[in-house]
Amino acid sequence: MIAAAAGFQKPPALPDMLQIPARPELKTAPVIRPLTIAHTSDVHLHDGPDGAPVCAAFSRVVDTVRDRRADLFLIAGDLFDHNRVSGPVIDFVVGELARVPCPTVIIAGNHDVWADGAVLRRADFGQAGNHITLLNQPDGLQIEFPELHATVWGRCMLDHGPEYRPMAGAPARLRDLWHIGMAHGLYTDDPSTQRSSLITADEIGASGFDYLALGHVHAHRQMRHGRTLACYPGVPLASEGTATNGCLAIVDLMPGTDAKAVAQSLD
Ligand SMILES: [Mn+2]
Repeated sequence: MIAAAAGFQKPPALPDMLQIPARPELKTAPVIRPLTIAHTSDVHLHDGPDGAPVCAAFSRVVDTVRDRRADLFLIAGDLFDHNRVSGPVIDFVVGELARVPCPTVIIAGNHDVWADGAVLRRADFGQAGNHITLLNQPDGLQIEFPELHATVWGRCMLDHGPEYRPMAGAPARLRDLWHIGMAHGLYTDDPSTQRSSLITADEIGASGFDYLALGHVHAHRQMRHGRTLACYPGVPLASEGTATNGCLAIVDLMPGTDAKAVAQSLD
C-alpha cells in the first residue's frame, strides 16, 4: 500500500464490473542489487625462487576476478607467508592489485599478523589505487560500499592464540545492505577446544552475515549456519602431490535467496 501524496485526488470509483482485480500482495523484498564476490585466502606469497609459482597463482586469481567481472574481491588473510617478505614481492602484489577493477578488502592472517614492521604495514596499497581497503582495526571495522549496497566487516589479527576470536564484536546488519564478514581462523563444531583463533557454528549463525569469507584452512569448504553461508575458498596454488588444482570461491548474492558459492578452478 502506497500512501497518496498530499493533494492527490482519488479518481471516482469504477462500476464494480470494471474493477480490476487486486494484484497479489507484492513481497516487500529489500532493494538490494545482486552481487558477485571473488574470495581468496592463504595465498602465502613469499620471496625466493620457490615463491615464483605462488606469485603466478596470485596472478591467475586476479585474472579470474577480472574475467568473472566480480563486484567485490575479498582476501581473507595470509596473503603473505611471513612478515619478513621483501620489497620486490610487495611491489608485485601492489602491481597485481592495481589490475583489479573492483573494490578489494584485505584482512591479516596468522602468517601476516598486524605486528610492528609487518608486511601489511610496509605495503603501500594506495599505490595500487583507492579501491583497496585494509581492515586494520583490532576490534573490527565495518566499511560501507554504497555502490555495492554492501558492508564488509572484519577484525585485524594481532596474535594468533586461543584468546583471539575472529568473530568477536561482529556488528548487526546496517540498514538493508548486504551484510558481509571476513574472518581468519579455525572453524570448529567443538567450542571447548583450546585451538587458536576459533570460529564456532554458533558465532556464524548469530552473525546474520549473508556471506562470511573465511581463511586459514587450505581446502575449499562451505558451512551454512542460520542464514549465513561461511566458506573457505581453497588455496590458489595446490600443494605438491595433490590432484586438485588451485581455486578460489565465486559467490553470488541474489535478493530473496541464500548465498551460493562455487570453487572456481585456477588451472
Ligand atoms: Mn592462516
